[in-house]
Amino acid sequence: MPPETAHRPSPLPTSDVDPFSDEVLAHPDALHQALREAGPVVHLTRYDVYALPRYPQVHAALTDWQRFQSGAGVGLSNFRHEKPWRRPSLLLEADPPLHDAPRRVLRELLAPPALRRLREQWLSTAESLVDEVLSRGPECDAFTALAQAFPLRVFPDAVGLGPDGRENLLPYGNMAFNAFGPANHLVAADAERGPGFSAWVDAQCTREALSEDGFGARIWAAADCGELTYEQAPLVVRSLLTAGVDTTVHGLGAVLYAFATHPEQWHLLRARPELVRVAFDEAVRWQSPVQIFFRTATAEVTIAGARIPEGAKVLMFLGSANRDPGRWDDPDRFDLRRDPSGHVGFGMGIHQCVGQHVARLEAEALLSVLARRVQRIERAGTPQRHLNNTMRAWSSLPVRLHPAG
Ligand code: PQP
Repeated sequence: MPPETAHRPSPLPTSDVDPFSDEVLAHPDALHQALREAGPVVHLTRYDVYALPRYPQVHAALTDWQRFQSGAGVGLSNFRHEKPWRRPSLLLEADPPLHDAPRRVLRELLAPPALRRLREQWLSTAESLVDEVLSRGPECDAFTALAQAFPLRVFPDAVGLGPDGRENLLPYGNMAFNAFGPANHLVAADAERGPGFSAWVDAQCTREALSEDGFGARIWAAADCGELTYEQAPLVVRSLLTAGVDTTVHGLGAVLYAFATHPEQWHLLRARPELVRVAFDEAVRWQSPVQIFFRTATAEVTIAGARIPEGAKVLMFLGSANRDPGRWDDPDRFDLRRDPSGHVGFGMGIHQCVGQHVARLEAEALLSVLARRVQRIERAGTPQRHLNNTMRAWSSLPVRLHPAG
């Protein structure tokens, strides 16, 4: 190759598609494929953002926090120019060194050894829930009756929330995840109710609002030890409340949908229940409940030959990377026999999901009970998507559960 062409940046593919349109949010696969085929970096002209649809570049951006910062927001909005809708998160929307102390506190709090005391309790809660659901007859909505109900039974108690107002949790999370996208009709839908959700959530973050034995109290105790400031403590509690419910609800929705549509995989799980954890990871890869996150370029960056200007927003398509045929064999298949590790459904690098052990424990509890008690999960109607700017979500998964034995 002559030297003058060797260094010439390749022309950047562009697209005027709206990845946040109702059609794409409901059925993102075709867009993901088209963007992966268009190139490793695609300029989305409608929002002036640089999209990464393939695995290697998504992985590279996630693991290069110096050049792809989170502190200017991990949604479309650029905090350098736009005022955030709420005080930025100390975890998600922060870079080192500010990010490190809150991260360390949550890492300890949510690490597997710290969760051990919850395991028995969450398994017995899963037993009771599955009992109740089966006692009402074979048909149920697996989304509302299981995927939504289970996290709501275990997580708010684990945080130490009081009994009142818990119905605000899901709508608040839904609003926060919409806020990572553009100000479309999904964001407008919460304009009236939003401030009420926010006020309730903020009020739950005070020390007085939290029980003495939950995650919340332990965040405040970390402030007593000097690991956080007293200013930071309520915002770290807010992170738990923002991140901890909708994500696991839609993660469980993804795995239940996967099994309802893949009866042979349910059969395999029942024969080999030790696969529950692989099953959840594979469902997170296959559905990617959190579909996207953004970064902001801190310098001009050349990635796969494409120039991204300093200050530009970079859209990482986690769901597309998780189905990149360059990385995964037969990526559209949900298959417990593959090794899904390395998927970016929980991110990668310094921001990789700090709550993933909580999510995995919830999934393990619910799935292991279901695998024992339910012989077959049969679809019993058309599943309904719930549209959200960030999450691949359900509102309804009608099924018939065939009890075992
Ligand atoms: C996917 C932190 C994490 C978790 C926050 C916050 C919000 C959302 C998430 C996204 N998140 N899994 O407010 O700190």
